[in-house]
Amino acid sequence: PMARPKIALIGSGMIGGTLAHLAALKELGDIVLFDIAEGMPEGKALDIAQSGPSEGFDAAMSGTQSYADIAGADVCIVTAGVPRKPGMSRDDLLGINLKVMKSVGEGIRDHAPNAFVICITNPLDAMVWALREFSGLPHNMVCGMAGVLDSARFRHFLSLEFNVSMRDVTAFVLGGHGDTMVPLARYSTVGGIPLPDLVRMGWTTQDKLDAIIQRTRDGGAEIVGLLKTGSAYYAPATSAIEMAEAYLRDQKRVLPCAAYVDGALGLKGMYVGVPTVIGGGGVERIIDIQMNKDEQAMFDKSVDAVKGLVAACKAIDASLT
Ligand code: A3D
Repeated sequence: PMARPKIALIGSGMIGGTLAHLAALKELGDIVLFDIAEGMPEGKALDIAQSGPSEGFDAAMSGTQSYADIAGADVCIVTAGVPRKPGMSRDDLLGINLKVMKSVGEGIRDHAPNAFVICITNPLDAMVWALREFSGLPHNMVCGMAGVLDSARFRHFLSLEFNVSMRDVTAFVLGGHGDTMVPLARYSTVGGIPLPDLVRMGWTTQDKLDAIIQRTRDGGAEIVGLLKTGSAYYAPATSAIEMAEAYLRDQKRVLPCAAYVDGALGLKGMYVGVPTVIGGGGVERIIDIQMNKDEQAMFDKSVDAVKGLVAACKAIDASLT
């Protein structure tokens, strides 16, 4: 008989639980919720399974503290670790989450080496790099979710400014998932019209656009400040599910993600946010765009910030090459 795809969620907290719910609603496959917390993933699995009769989905759902139960997973989505509290930057999470990536990476290496792995744990670009190192999986099968979310935030704010549907707004965000991320106005459009043209057409002003770009950069912190007990989880989960679906259904989606770039965009072997094509081969392609001088300067700054975090990881864990 044909088996359903198997989706392992490593970390079953706020994002992990939302991932499980969305994956079930979309019938992406059978779902295993993993967490070190005892009972919690089992409880969420039961709760979501019991929404099945009303929603009418078929998906097996289980919770576990044992990596053996992720065996053969087609997709692993990693949220294990700790999130931000108000006043913290993503980078403050590095030390504690690096240790978590070690155990998660080894668990995936030993039990799900053929999976497509999507990391969400922050600081994103450094953690996806570390997860790849610890798991030893091929680079094209390990990536990080950030660009889909950052561009969704940009699209949301732009749709409010222009009073048009979010569906007709495209946005382009490059670089690391941090304060240095690079929303590119020139490649962001409303119905195909680039933002600089819309400024010239009087739809908005450069000042307002600059404020929207800054709000996008601070989009995560805005929500942390409001929630006070943790960080965003609905949109982050949706964004990762979009990437998982692109892989499982071989959609060849053009999505920004933290991918391993070796050659394109002038980069030599590092993880950072770039436009990619995601399909059945994992990250199948890095889109090698041409930046202008200002864009390149912003991108370089972001790349340097990511390199600094990776160097910090190496300083903490000597086993990292
Ligand atoms: P939270 O609800 O705390 O869930 C994290 C879960 O990880 C908890 O249930 C922990 O028990 C579990 N955990 C801790 N250590 C381990 C371990 N060693 N093995 C397995 N599980 C473990 O957090 P969350 O779901 O809100 O956020 C998860 C992560 O995503 C955080 O690092 C956030 O900073 C990050 N995040 C990233 C984005 C991006 O766009 C990249 C957005 C929002 C949050």
